[in-house]
Amino acid sequence: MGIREDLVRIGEEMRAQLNEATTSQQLDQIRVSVLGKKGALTALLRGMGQIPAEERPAMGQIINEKREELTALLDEKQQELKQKEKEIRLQKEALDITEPRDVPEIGAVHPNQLVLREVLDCFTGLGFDVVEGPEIELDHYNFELLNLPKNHPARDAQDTFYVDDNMVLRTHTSPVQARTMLSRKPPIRIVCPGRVFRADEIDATHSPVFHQIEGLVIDENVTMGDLKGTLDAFAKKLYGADITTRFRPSFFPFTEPSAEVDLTCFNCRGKGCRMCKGTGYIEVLGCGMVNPKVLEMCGIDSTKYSGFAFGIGLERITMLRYGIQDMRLMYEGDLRFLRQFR
Ligand code: 2U9
Repeated sequence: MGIREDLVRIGEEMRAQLNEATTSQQLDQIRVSVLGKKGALTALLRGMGQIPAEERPAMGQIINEKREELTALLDEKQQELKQKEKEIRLQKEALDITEPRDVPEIGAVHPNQLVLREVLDCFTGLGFDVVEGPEIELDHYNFELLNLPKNHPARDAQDTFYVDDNMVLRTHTSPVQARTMLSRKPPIRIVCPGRVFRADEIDATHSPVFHQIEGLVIDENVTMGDLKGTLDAFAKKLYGADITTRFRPSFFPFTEPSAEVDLTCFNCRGKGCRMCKGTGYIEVLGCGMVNPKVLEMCGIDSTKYSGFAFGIGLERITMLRYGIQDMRLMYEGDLRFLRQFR
């Protein structure tokens, strides 16, 4: 067989292989098998020694022409494959920015927080400052300054989480008011919201962690009438103009006199219903005139100044407000519960 026929055959075989090739890797293999050191065309060039010397230049030229032709073919195919591979890659990487994505679970503002905002809005509207303090508190601020001396039953380890001999998880936000009296001069008008801790049982109406909002006003000539007026304004702002307050005598070590406060039942507006057990009233908070002993311990001259204080359990009013039957629902973080308050 002559070299010319070999060249035609090599060319045809390569074309056939090129037609089948789909990747640049396959293309490289073809290039090596034809044009590489051990390739078919290179072998032909090597075999030139066997042909007569006068034919060699002509043959060499033919082979080189073939080499150029095949190289051009390979290059062309390579361009084509590169373009195709690019198209496939772009298709794979294509992003449909209009496609709906997976939506992460989104919660809602906690009902306690919703009610807290309303309560704080009400008191800031009356000129109160909002003050916060530490959750781990010195025994001295949590008990001593509030007229709960060393042997007081409220200090019992059964009611209080002790951190050590001197420190407790605060059992009320009252120490925030005590700290404020020690650091500010009257007039003082503050509300103190926050988490408090009691070694309590856990059931539908009790939790070892809950929230209080306590208020304190200290000035000259502050009376029980100011207290009643302030709480009336609070009740009307929160539940409507027809709501009033009713004071019942009570006792707290830090206030004297003390009262428990009922509001007109906002469910039946005072007529009597299941919610207020037919009384027309709902117990909502405690209050009183700050005990002069407490004023003195907190550095305030009780002959010049007087004050009132009140305490609201946040969870209780949130439950009443939204008809939540079980306090535990408020701490479980169940999205089905929370979403109802969006
Ligand atoms: C200072 C002086 C007096 C805060 C007060 C109450 C009455 C009260 C309860 C409400 C519901 C606790 O969470 S609850 O169970 N609180 O009844 N709290 S007077 O009196 C103070 C506070 C600080 C320096």
